[in-house]
Amino acid sequence: MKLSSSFRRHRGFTLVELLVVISIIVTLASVAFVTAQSSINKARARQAQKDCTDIVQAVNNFIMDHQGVLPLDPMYKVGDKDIVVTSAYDDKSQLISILLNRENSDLDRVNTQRKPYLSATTVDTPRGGLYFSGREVGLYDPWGKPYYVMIDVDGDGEIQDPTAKKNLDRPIIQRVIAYGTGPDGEGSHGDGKISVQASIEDNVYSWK
Ligand SMILES: [Ca+2]
Ligand SMILES: [Ca+2]
Repeated sequence: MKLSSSFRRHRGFTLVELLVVISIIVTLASVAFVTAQSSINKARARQAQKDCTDIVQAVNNFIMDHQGVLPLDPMYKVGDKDIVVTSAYDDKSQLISILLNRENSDLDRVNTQRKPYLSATTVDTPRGGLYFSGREVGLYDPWGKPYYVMIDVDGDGEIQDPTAKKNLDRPIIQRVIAYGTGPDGEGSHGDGKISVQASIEDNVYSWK
C-alpha cells in the first residue's frame, strides 16, 4: 500500500495536467507580449508627439525669423490654398531639408538665415528619426512613416482640422499643425483629410 501511494506521488504529470500547464504558460506569455507591445507603442507615441511638437515649433520659429516666409519651395506663395506636406525626404516641399539648413541648391535657398531649426536622432533606416539619403533628408516616426504637416499658406491664421467630420467644424487657430499616423500607419490622405475614422484612433497630433 505504502509502495503504491509513493509510486503515484512520483509518477509525473498526466497528459491533461501537462496541457493545463502549457496553456497557462501560453496565456501568460501572450499577456506579457501584449503588455510589452502596448508599453512600446506608448513610448513610441510619446516620441511621435514630441516630433510633431518640434516640427510645429521649428516651422513657427522659421516663419518668425524669415518675416512670414514659409519653409517651403518658393513655388508655394503666401495667399495660395493651405497645403499638407510630409516630412519624407522625397516630398516636393523639402520641408525638413529647409528646416535643417540642408537645401540642395544655394541659388534659391529658402532658409536665408542658414541655421537649423530642428534636431532629432540620425538613423540608418527611414524609421524613428532623421534619415539621410545623399543630400536628401526626411524625418520618420517610430513606426517608419513620415509625419503630415499642414501649413496655413493662405494666411488667414487657421487650418481646417483634418479629423473634422464636416467642413463646418471649427478650424484650428494655428499657422501649422503636424500629425503622425500611429502604430497602424494609416489615417491620412495626401490632402490631409482623414477619411476612415477608425484609422485615426491611434494617430498622434500636435494640437490635441
Ligand atoms: Ca488657412
Ligand atoms: Ca492611425
